[in-house]
Amino acid sequence: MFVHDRKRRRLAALGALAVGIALAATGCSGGGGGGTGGGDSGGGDSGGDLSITFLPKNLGNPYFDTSNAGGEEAIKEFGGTYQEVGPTEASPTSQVSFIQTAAQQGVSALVMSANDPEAVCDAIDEARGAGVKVVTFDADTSPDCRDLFILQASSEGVAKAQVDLISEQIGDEGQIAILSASANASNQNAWIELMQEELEANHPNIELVEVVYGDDDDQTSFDKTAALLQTYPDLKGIVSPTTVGIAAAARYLSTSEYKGQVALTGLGTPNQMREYVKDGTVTAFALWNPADLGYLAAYAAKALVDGDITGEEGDTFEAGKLGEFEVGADATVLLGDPFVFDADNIDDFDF
Ligand code: RAM
Repeated sequence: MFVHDRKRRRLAALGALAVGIALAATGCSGGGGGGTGGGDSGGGDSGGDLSITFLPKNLGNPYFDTSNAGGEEAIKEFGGTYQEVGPTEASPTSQVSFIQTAAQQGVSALVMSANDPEAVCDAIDEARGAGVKVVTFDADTSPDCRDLFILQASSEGVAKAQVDLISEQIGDEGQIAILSASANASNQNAWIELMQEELEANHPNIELVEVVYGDDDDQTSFDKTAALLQTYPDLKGIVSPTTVGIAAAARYLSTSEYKGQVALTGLGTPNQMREYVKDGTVTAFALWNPADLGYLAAYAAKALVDGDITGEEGDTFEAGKLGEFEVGADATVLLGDPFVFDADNIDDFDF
């Protein structure tokens, strides 16, 4: 029943972004500020001593700068301590030491986007054993390893939005390739699987020739784009379900002979993609509001720490300006729907 309300709220929130989000400086505040709350990190009312650490897939990715700024905004609202730590590389085990440190510091909660659904689970087990609530957002671990997952948009919706976009852009036929993030990322892998199903079911004339991985690294993604175009001279389009990948691919295409010839879509941030929409490299792409995602994850972490929710299906909690949310199956909370950006609306957004 409040699903529709939430949809409306989400679009309103996306619109509100037009006013502009102040992007937090990505300062990696390794220790210092965060390590409070040792004594009562085992749960119960946080009593104003709530410390929440955000751990992105990697630092230096504008998507996570925005999502984590949303988390920081929420934490300021409810009066806790925010810190962000993270690896420079989005590799399967690069987050382990940060999880261990958060556990040693006795933070109240850890909010993370996982590079690998399994490789971080031992460290998360230890952190949870030490009383840290663990919320995944954006990219999940296996469900039994964390307390709660905040899902940005239904995976089916994200996959279909991208298939619809590429099929429109190439006239529903011809070869396409996917430029993904890291090979173990659970979010990209779920979308790719569903995109393949959607292509097979409804787009028989589109041939997916290859999935390549840019590891959410700008240069690697740029090089993989060049290699794809060389390997497949008949390539009609590229789908990049990662903000790092699509921006790097757009940069490559924009100065190449393929500009306007090979379509590019996927998931991007408006600020990274604006120039490529304006110069005709890209027609349209999708995303959700990463700031809302981080904001919701922070409120969910607080609700867990305060004992307001346990992650049980049907649990509800308040998430500040976003309103009330309900925990669904597999201890998952859904933010909303994906949103398509194009030349007509891109200037309404600033993130
Ligand atoms: C990149 C990351 C992130 C993903 C977005 C779309 O920033 O891979 O996990 O959700 O793209």
